[in-house]
Amino acid sequence: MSDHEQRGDRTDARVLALCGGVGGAKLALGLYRTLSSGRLTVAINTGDDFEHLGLHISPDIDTVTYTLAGLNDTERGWGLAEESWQFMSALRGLGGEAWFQLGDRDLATHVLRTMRMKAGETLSQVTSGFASRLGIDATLIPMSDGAVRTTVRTNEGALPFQRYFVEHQCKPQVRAIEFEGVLEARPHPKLLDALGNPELTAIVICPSNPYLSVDPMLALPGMREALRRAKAPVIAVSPIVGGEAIKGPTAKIMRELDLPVTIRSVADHYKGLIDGLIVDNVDAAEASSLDVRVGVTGAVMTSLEDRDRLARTVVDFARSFKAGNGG
Ligand code: FO1
Repeated sequence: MSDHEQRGDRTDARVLALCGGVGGAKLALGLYRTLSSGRLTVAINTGDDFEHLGLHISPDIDTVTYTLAGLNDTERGWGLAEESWQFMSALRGLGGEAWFQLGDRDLATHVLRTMRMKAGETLSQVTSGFASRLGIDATLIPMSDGAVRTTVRTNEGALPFQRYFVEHQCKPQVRAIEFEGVLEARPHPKLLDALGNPELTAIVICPSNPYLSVDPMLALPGMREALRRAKAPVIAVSPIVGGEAIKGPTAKIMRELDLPVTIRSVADHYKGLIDGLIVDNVDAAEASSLDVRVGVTGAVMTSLEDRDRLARTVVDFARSFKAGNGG
């Protein structure tokens, strides 16, 4: 039985989640398990995508897909469970580029995606095809079918995202982050439709890295306006808890960009876009001084129950806006 099938008490809320990779996918899973069938749309960052060994790799799309399908490796957070690495070892033996790990099972995803895109399918067609084959009854959409590539400007020069993140293990100091191609790209039409859906209960900005994973989406032409026009409350979940990042290089990047590692920085970053911010209990004192409505709860997701509970809290918080009784 998959993680999705274990729940009985679903809510009929309708949610659009904006999501990056590992951190965001945890909340996406909680939402998926909490909402009734077909009520979740996840728009996924594609700034991390790249061409590698002739293959089109979409790490955040795959992380969300594998996670919702119950196929992900929970230790690593990315890739498939019960993976083997024969391909990598053969590749290394031949002197191929081995800095980016592609598991044998995972490879099927990249090969098939690349073939289909070469044959004329869009990234979103491939993504929804995989999701339906894997039995996922949520709508998964790349933020755009246009190519957007995140480049990290560092003290060691400009690095394509995966070179920075994986090969250099986020060690170079970040000076600026750029999204190549973003001005020529457009938000996916289904993303715009979801944002404009009058029946939407909430737009949730998952606790993904605001600078690396959410900003590529916000940089798409028309995206900020569409978020501001949306009738549903926009709720961000803070990836910063107690002055540290829940996961990954968010805090390090904030320090390098001269930003205090606080929930206030997160609130400021999303200023004018969000109606509410969910923060962890340890940040309750600072929360009361922010000029955005704040929901205080346990925001660290260790267990499956944490994911469900946080998802339910986010939905209830969003509903309190419509009822006009929150804050
Ligand atoms: N992350 C790593 O730290 N090392 C890897 O070798 C690696 C390979 C990889 C392959 C497929 C995939 O879907 C994800 C992979 N990731 C790897 C994760 C990925 O780099 C990051 O999680 C995201 O791009 C950041 O959200």
